[in-house]
Amino acid sequence: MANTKLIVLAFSLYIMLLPFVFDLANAQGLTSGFYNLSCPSAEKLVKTMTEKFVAHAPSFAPSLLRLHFHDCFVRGCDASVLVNSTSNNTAEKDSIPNLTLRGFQIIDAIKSALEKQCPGVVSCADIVALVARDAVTAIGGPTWPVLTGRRDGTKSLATDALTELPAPTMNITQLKANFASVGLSVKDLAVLSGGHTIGISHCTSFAIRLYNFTGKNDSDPSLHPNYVALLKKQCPLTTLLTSIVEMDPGSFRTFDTHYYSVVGRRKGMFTSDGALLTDSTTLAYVQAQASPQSSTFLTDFGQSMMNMGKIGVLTGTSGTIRNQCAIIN
Ligand code: HEM
Ligand SMILES: *[C@@H]1O[C@H](CO)[C@@H](O)[C@H](O)[C@H]1NC(C)=O
Ligand SMILES: *[C@@H]1O[C@H](CO)[C@@H](O)[C@H](O)[C@H]1NC(C)=O
Ligand SMILES: *[C@@H]1O[C@H](CO)[C@@H](O)[C@H](O)[C@H]1NC(C)=O
Ligand SMILES: *[C@@H]1O[C@H](CO)[C@@H](O)[C@H](O)[C@H]1NC(C)=O
Ligand SMILES: *[C@@H]1O[C@H](CO)[C@@H](O)[C@H](O)[C@H]1NC(C)=O
Ligand SMILES: *[C@@H]1O[C@H](CO)[C@@H](O)[C@H](O)[C@H]1NC(C)=O
Ligand SMILES: CC(=O)N[C@H]1CO[C@H](CO)[C@@H](O)[C@@H]1O
Repeated sequence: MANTKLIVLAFSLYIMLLPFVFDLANAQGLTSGFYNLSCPSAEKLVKTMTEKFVAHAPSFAPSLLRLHFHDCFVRGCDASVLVNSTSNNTAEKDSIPNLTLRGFQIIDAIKSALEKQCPGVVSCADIVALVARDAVTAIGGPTWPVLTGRRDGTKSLATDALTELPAPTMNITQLKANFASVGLSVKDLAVLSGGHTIGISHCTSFAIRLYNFTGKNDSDPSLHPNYVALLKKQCPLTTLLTSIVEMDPGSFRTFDTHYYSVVGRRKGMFTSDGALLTDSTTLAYVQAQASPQSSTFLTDFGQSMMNMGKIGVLTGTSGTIRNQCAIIN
């Protein structure tokens, strides 16, 4: 009896640790300039096309950054986020957190240009990683080296997105556990949350904080009352489902440290943003970004993006190179 329990326990541990062991083995496979010989113009082409798209429609820059985040947190950075559902599979794209992802057509256009130059060589997962960096740089944000050599996954399941992505309602304990589960640190959590220095949110993503927070027609007491009032004005109940608001109000197009001063004043949009004030490490990070002298955000962001870009990557002979990012070969 005891033996059976032990075996069950050992087996569960094995299953739990398996993805982790797998990640560590594969993360080593990324290199700088993976396409130097096989597709020398790849990185330049991605950069030029991204710059063109972003110049034409700057609001896509945040969306392209977020696409890489959603890709990496679900099954690793394997482009599973780009796959279309089929008659027998509901893909990540069609799960609740996806609803607001944008920019797929930009990735698809870049992939098809690359296929013309070097058929079957450049992975969709690398394109997503390069585009996220190039889009941030194109709007005046920082730059960082993107290692390449990722390969594309062969699975995309809507249910994975629900269980693996952090939710905006999460508290600090849940966020730290979520980041730890993909090998990211508490510092990475504080730094990458700064991605919310650009972009927009749908009111539905935080409406719970404004209305009926505890079911008593109340709002979240941890949110600054002035900000509650402003957000209620921007998110009236009559148009709750369709309204959108700027994140990092007043600075949502600029990649800067403004997010941290907003969060420091209890005006973080999501519970997850405000949660950074409830842990000593993340609080210290938020406070340090408030002054230009002690701010390290712009360089930290590149380092944490490199950490994120290694999550669960497939390299070598694992995975495939898709012909079209939306379709598993
Ligand atoms: C810490 C956990 C995180 C949570 C809970 C979270 C949650 C969200 C939510 C709910 C939205 C709004 C979606 C909408 O309603 O339209 C959003 C937007 C966004 N997130 Fe996050 N996020 C997190 C981390 C990140 C990270 C790590 C990045 C990138 C480094 C990121 C980048 C963005 C960007 C750029 C947008 C704006 C998208 C746009 O304008 O299209 N987020 N996030
Ligand atoms: C590709 O070229 C760059 C620049 O010369 C170099 O730093 C990098 O190591 C090269 N990578 C490979 C895999 O050849
Ligand atoms: C799912 O459908 C595709 C065609 O859309 C087919 O090629 C594939 O074999 C099917 N997979 C399963 C598991 O039924
Ligand atoms: C965070 O949320 C979980 C699940 O609701 C709860 O068990 C835990 O006590 C919360 N932790 C904090 C620090 O609020
Ligand atoms: C708040 O909750 C109460 C009780 O569940 C419900 O009757 C009311 O319609 C809710 N108000 C809003 C604005 O959702
Ligand atoms: C709920 O609060 C709003 C103001 O935010 C008020 O207009 C409304 O009458 C309140 N409803 C109830 C049932 O208390
Ligand atoms: C994937 O789905 C999108 C949205 O439904 C569609 O526009 C696109 O053409 C599809 N891609 C492929 C390769 O079928
Ligand atoms: C961008 C995208 O693919 N959005 C899809 C998210 O999922 C819903 C269904 O839950 C689809 O209707 C959207 O098209």
